Amino acid sequence: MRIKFALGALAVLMAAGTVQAQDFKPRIVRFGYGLVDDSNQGRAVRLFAKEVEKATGGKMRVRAIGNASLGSDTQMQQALIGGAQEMMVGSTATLVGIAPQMALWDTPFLINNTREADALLDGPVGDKVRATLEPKGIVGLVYWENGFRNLTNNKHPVTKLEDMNGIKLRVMQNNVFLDSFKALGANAVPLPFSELFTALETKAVDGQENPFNTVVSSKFYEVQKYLTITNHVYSPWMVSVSKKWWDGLSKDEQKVLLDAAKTARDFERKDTRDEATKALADLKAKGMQVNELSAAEAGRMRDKLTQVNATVASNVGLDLWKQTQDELVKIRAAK
Ligand code: KDG
Repeated sequence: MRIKFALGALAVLMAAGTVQAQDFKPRIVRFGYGLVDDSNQGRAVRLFAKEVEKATGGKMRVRAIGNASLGSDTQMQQALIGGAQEMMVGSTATLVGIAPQMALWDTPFLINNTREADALLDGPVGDKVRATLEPKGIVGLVYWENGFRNLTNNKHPVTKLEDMNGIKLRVMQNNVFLDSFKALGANAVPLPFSELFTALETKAVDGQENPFNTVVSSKFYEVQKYLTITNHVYSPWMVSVSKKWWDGLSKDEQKVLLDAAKTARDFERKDTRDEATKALADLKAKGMQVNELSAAEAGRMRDKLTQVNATVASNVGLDLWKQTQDELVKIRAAK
């Protein structure tokens, strides 16, 4: 009864213009990401923000905060777990320390194309891996696309396996990437993304590996001469929410965030793929010397990396590994 009276009184006050609607403080959502604002990652976060504000009539306001201004992927993950930050998007590879099954997505040559990627990530295997985050304090909403990773360096073109020897290669802070590039003969150096450009510029490292989109948006072409097309792994991003904050939201608010993340996912995947088709020509025009690894050399690379696959299988669990292989057979048969 008292609530009804209070609401009635509030309606009268608002009608009288005494209490303005905008006096209600909107929920602010700090959404951090590591790439520059003018990147596929930044454009998708801003679309997400628009979708949330539209769906809530401004009651939820998303602040898109790029350039790793809120910290590296691993620092933002800890901020989500502690409840000091509401949302982020970042590499699944940097989540392995929190949820070991995320290493599945680091498996070299696991996924052959974007059709397989979407079907696997948005299907039962992707859901199962995503769900392993929640007990650790992070709610994984959806996967966005980082893309197929390729190699850049400043020493020489990589046309055969032996050319990897001695290249000081920055990798993400993740054991599968470390093991993979050590197996290929490189001197693998784990670094946060936020330190990568400077490490390349100061020649602290000779090379790195990322999708074409990132080589363009982060201007790595300014400090890298050679680009070798390897497509050695398909890299997803995870859109994550602090569970501490998520649990305090209504079911309607949670649905708004999930729906907006899915809308932004579908936009981001198309935006990333469109940008990637243009990026290669763009990088050649900017002076990068581009070569594609031959099928034979890519085969030699795969053979070298089979041991890494065995390690991933035991780390993520043989049941999940087998389910993934079975799911890929189904996806490939359903052409
Ligand atoms: O915050 C940067 C992350 O989004 C990361 O995925 C970028 O692929 C990346 C890398 O190489 O660190």
